Amino acid sequence: MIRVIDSHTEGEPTRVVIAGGPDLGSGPLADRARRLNEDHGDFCAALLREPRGVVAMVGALLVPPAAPGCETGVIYFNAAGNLGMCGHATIGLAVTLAHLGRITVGNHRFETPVGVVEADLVDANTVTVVNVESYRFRKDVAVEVPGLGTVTGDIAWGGNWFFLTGDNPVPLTPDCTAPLTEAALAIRRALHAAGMTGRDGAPIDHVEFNGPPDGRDAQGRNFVLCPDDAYDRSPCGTGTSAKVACLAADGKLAPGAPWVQESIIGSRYSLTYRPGATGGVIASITGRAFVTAEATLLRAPSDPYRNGISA
Ligand code: PYC
Repeated sequence: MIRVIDSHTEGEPTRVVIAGGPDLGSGPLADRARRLNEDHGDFCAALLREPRGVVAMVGALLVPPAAPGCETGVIYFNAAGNLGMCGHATIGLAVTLAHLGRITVGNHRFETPVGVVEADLVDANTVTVVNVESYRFRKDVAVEVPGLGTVTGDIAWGGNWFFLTGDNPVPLTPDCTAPLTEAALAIRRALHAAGMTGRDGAPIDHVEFNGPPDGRDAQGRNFVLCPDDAYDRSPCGTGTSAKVACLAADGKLAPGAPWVQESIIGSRYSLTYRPGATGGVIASITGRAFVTAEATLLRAPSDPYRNGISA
């Protein structure tokens, strides 16, 4: 029996496992995350794939922290494997822990496999996440994409690896999610084929189209394709951190200046940043999450889809 609390953050779903998850032992969180990925793929797929889940969903497995002063350790995963960090799921996690009465309004630290992040619970639904240091790795990288031609963008880290481009094949509107998904998949394939990576050969698994906002009080709008091939309904916390790192590197956004990012469905995050210790930025991301379900998931041994539908 697996007990979960579901929420959505600006439209993007999160499933927090509060009981019945695998025992990953002890040690550094990155090692435990690797164990989750290598040894418990069926568990992750059962949680996030149909018929129990939906591929856009991100799972959050709570584990004892290794770093001092943390409320919990957390390993984020999607239907394609682990995520380093996840902005929307961190907002969802804080709101979920508040819903369970485990935290109250104020500042909390969560340990992720890529570092400790802070979650400031402002009220029952509003959270400001202080992310790990984000930075631009490569500027103006050109890649030849079958069907699209030359696409130019930046490679940046925001807790996950992103290719960010303004070469949008169609407008960033909700009716264009299908062609945007196709184009982002083609770009990701082309990056991989050309051997373009993040630092230390890390695969670039998120593709982010950026364009002008719809609303007058926002500064940008995006469409982010995640490693599970689903698009982020929220403005993507790690993706917007990567965007802010690029803006800061170009001198287009000053420390402390506000940046309001719209998602493809029009939901929003508000961000600011301060300079990081190693030349990047520490982004603070504010958004809202709402609990949508408290559930017990059942996986009968005779159920042919106990591990989800993988096709
Ligand atoms: O909010 O950082 C994020 C995120 C990553 C993948 C889905 N959401």
